[in-house]
Order: sequence, then structure tokens, then C-alpha cells
Amino acid sequence: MMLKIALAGNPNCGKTTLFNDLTGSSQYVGNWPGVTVEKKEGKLKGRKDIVITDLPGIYSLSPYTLEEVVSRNYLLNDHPDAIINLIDGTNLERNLYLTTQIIELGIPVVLAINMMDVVKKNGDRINVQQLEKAFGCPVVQTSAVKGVGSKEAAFKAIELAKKGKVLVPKPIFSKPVEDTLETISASISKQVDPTRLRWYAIKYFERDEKVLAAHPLPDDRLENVETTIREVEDRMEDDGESIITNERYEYIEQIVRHSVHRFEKKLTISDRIDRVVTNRFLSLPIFIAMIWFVYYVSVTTLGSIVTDWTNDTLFGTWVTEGATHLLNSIGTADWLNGLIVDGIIGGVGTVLGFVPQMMILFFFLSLLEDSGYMARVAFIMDRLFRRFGLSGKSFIPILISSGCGVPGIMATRTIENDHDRRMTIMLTTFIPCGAKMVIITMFVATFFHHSSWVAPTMYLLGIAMIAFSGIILKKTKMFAGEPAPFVMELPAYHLPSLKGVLIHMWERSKHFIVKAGTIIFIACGLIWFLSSFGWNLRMVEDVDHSILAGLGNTISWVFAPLGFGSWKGTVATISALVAKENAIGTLAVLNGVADEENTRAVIAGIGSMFTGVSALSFMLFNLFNPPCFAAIGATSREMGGIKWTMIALGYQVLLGYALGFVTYQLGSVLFLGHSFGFGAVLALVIIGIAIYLLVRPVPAANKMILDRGQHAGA
Ligand code: BGO
Repeated sequence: MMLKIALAGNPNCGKTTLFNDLTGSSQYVGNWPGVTVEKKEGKLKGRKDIVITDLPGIYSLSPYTLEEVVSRNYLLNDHPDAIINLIDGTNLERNLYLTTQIIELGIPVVLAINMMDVVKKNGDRINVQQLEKAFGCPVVQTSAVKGVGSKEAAFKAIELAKKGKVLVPKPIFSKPVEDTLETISASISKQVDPTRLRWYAIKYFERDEKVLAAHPLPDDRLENVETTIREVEDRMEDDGESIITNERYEYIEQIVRHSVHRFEKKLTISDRIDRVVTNRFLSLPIFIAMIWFVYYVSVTTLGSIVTDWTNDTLFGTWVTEGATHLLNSIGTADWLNGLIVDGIIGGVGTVLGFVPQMMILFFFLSLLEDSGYMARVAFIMDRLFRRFGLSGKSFIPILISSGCGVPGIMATRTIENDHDRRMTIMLTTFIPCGAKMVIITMFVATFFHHSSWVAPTMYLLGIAMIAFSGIILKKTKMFAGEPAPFVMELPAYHLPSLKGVLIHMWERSKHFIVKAGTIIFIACGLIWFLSSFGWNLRMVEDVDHSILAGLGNTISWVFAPLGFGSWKGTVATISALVAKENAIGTLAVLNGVADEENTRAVIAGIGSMFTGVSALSFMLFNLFNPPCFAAIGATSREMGGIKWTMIALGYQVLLGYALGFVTYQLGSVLFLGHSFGFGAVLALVIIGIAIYLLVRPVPAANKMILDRGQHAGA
């Protein structure tokens, strides 16, 4: 017979680690909440008849967040045979709150106290027998990361599941509340599953809307239940939900007092590091220095050496010469040679040439993430973002977007507040993803190779524009409201394992390679065709007479005020909408890279099409412009409607265009000796409007929404 065992617990208590240990799978173990939104299933190692389900991390079984809904629905509707409730032993008070709810479900429970290695290291002791007595279920001590106790917990759960005995929860509330629960139980006993009578009685007491809607009572009995609840509420001067919450914590406090012996704490190494890196004044400069270093190494120094080699030697010489030789020896037609060598190898090869460099960048970002530092950055950013109406929760999608915007947009699902979630979807792709890095790297190599500040500035500018947008959007009715509180456990720092960092780096890089073999491959072929043939479908000598030149010229006026109004610049910009690295693939094809060494050919091509000022404008436009088709699709799915998708895309186009325009118009006057004309005046007007939007007071009507939010949050 198949047995189902559910793993439930708070975020970051070690569920995924335990799940991996029990099932032998290798799910990503993250050190911030929200990494596990979907539940995951696997079979216990060596036991095909035992299915283990890892549920999203939750703090309670109330139906407010997506994680809570997924976990609660599974526990209530999918009837697992037993639950392993994993608890972070270093934080019993917070973790046991969920336990008091889980044991009310009537399902057999094993309490697994995890992180025992840390508990012991801290010199603390936990009295297992006391906890078993308090909750009426077996308690096992585990250290999932070391594989200690995991099997024992699973076997205990199997044993309970086989017995199939309902867990009868103990009374834990004060007498008036317990009496009321008894009265409610009598009134609802016919409406609900008798093995969960206490759970439902408590939910009625809390007036849980989902339970009331799913199990409606006849009017007279509902009135009776309401009167009883109101009597206790009046007596205790609180509402039902708060009474239950408070009494759960009182019970937990009592239990912890009796079952935990704490050692006087000394400051750990992590605490000492945190004193510096999360310091109010030092945290931001340290973060900026880290990002500068990461980009300096991966874009300007080591990265550019690697890319030069892959582009010039590997693709520019070996692959190109090899393919030319092979094609000549089999005597293929000229047009086919052109398509393969100039179109595919030239375009795709140039994009692929950036893979090693990107891997270096992702290696460093993974290192920062896996050591626990980026969790601190979310905390630091919470302090900063809160001033702009966003919370540290928004920083997690932003961080993920530094690899790719699509999972970044999906990670916004953990933000409960709709306004904040939509705003984060709209802004998260402002952080340069791997594909945008290709544009940045190529343009930095062409125009700014002596300036180590340009590449990291793009990252920091992304964050600055998110903050800027947060301030101005929060003042509008569409996004008004206080951000939700951000609660996050900061894990102790640890030395990242090389394997973990490499897996993480690979996960971020692989889709980039897949994209080069699919979308970029097709796009480069198409660009080559359109730039090699004229409208009469004959090959042209001069690309300026090609179909692509014709198409580009008809819309190039749109980009002329941004400084890249040539048809090649226009085509590169449009192709970047499909996928950002397409811009470089396109410029590579249009500059006939196969004639020379790749990087130099593209650099020479870009160098002749742009000036330093228009190059900066091009980079900014592409950084803030709608990301790519895949991310636009994800935006549309997550926004859940055409209206919000259009608002997001509209804002991104507007911001990207405005930044490109201002940079080019004012930059040309300041650095290229252009006269101060209408464009420069308009650029100053745009800056004026931006400053006004930043500093204008919050309109009265929206302020009310803000105040309401503040009171609700109090
Ligand atoms: C990081 N002992 C110790 N010391 N740590 C453990 C144990 C244990 O018994 N069990 C798990 N952890 P998840 P959820 C991390 O990833 O399984 C650690 O959310 C880090 N990562 O290794 O993801 C585990 O599924 C960088 O820690 O929990 C993981 O419940 C710095 O607890 C964390 C520090 O485990 C959460 C920790 C990049």
C-alpha cells in the first residue's frame, strides 16, 4: 500500500534539505523564504511505496499567503497518512506556533527538531520527553544537513501512518476558550469531518472565511455560535482570531520554558560579521564595493580576456576556418556558405562567446548568495526600499533577475500585497540579466574599456531606477499603500561548497546556451537572410540595399533622437525585443564578423555606428526597455490581465526612452559640441518633470490609502 508523508514547517527550517536526504533528489536549497512555492514529491530512498511531499514553508495554517494556501489545501484535502513537522531547534518559539495548528488536523504527526548541530554547538539542551508530553506525538532530533536523525523521523512517521490512528489534540487554551470550543463543536459536528472537529471549531471561533463558506451552518445554529463567541470576545476584550493567536503563544512560552535549557550566548562569528555588513552606515558602501569588484573582474578584466579568446580564437578562427574549409571541400553554394559562416557562426558564435564570461559573473554572484551575504542584502535593502514603498521581499525577485528576468518575475508570487507584487513585476527586470550583460560587455569593450565604473554602474543604476520608480509610482492611486512587513531569518554565514556554487552558476547559465541554440540561431539566420537579399530576392552586394535596410530605414526616425537612428541600430534594437543578446548577434551579422576576428569586427562595426554618448544611450535604452519576449510573456501571466501588462510595458518603454533621450541630447551638447537646441531643452524639461514627480507631496486621496494601510499594519 502506498503511504503519503508530508513535510511541513516554517520557511528555512531545513525541509528541502531533509527532503533531499530522504528521497535522494537534489532540489535547490535556498537561504531565503519563498524558494519553495510549489510542493515537491519524491519516493523515500529504497522504498517505492512511501511518497514524501515537501510543502512550501509557512508560519501558520491561515489562508493568507500563497504558501499557506498550498500547504493548508494539501494537508486538508489530500489526506496524507502522516506529517513530519520539521522545526528549527534554534527558534522553537516561532516554529511551534505552526505545530499547535498541525496537531489539530487529526493526522498522525512526528515532530522533528532540526538544526540540532547548531543547538548543541550553542550549548543549549532540548528536553524531548517534555515536548512529547506537551504535544502528544513522537519527537525526533535531527540534523538534516548532516543526515542525522532523518531516517528515524521517516520510520516513526511510517509506523504512525500504518497504525492509522487519529491524533487527538490536547486542550491548550484557557478555560473560557475551551468551553466555547466545546459549544461550537456541538453545533458543527454534523457539518464537518468528525476526526477534525477541534480544528473546525477553532476555525469557526476565528471566523475563517474559507471554512465558513465551505461548511455553512443553518441560521439558528450560526447565531448560537456567534453569540457564544461574542461573549468570550467581550469578556477578553479581543477578537476571536487574536484570542487564539495569543493563547497559542502563551502555551508555547510555557512549554519552551520547561523543555529548553539555554546556554548564555556569546557573539558568534556570524554575529560579528553582521555587525559590520549590516551596519546602518557601512552596509551600502560595502554592497557597492562588492558589486563593483564582481563586475570589475567578470566584465572588465578576467571576463574580457576570456571573451576575447572565445570570440577571436575559438569562434573567430578555429570554428570559422574549420567550417569554411569543410564547406569549400564539399562545394556548397555561396549563399549557403554565407548563411552558415556569416549568419549562424558569426551571430550565434558571438553570443556564445560571452558564455564563459557570464559564468564568471554568475560564479561570483552565486558565491555571494551561497555564503549567506545576499540574504543580508535583502535585509539591508528592506531598510532602503521601505522608504520607496517596496520591501526587502521585492529584492529577492530582483536578485533572481540578475540571472534571468523570467524566474525573477515568477518569484514575485511570494509578495502578498497585490500593489507591491505588480510593481515588483514591472521593475524587477531593470537589473541587468545575463542577456543584457552581453550588450553591456560589448559596448564597454568598445567605448569604455578604460573605465571600470561603467559596468557596475549599470547594476547600481538598475537598483536606483527601481527605487526612483518606487517613489513616483507609490504616489499614484494604482500603487498606493504601505509595503507588507518583511520577516526573514538570517542564516549563519558558511563557506559555500564548490559543488553548490557550480550547480547554481550552471542553472543560471544553461538557459542562455539553450537560447543561443534556438531563438538566437533562428534570429541570426533571419537577419542574415534579410540583410543579404534585396526586395527582388537576389543577393545584394551592399547591405544598404537589402530588405532589412529598407525595413530599418522606415522606422529609424523613432530612435534618431536617442542617437542610434541608423537602420542597423534600429534593427539591433528591434531584434533585442525578442531576446536582448540578439542585439549583439544582429550587429555581428550586419558587420560581417566572419571576415575578421569576431570581437574586433563587432567592435569596429559598433565603433563606426555609435559615439560614446549614443552608446551609453543605447545601453540605457536596452537596460530599461521591456526585457524580451519570454519575460513579457511571464509579465502577462503574472499580472493576470492585458491592462496591467500594458501598464508595465508602457512604463518600461517610457523610462527606457526618456533615459536614452536625456543621455543623448545632453551628452551631445556637453561632450560632442552639439548646439543647445530643442532636444536639449526637452531633455531638461524631462528632468524637471522627473524631479517634480519625486518630490511632489502624496495626493490627499492616496494618502488616505497609505494611512489605512499603516493602521491595518499596526
Ligand atoms: C543554506 N543544520 C544546519 N546547520 N543547517 C541546516 C540544517 C541542519 O540540520 N538543515 C538545513 N540547514 P532548506 P526550507 C545556507 O542554504 O532546506 C540549512 O526552506 C546557505 N545557502 O543548508 O532550504 C540548509 O526548505 C548559505 O542553508 O529549508 C539551508 O525549509 C548560508 O538551513 C537552510 C547559510 O534549508 C535552509 C545557509 C546558500
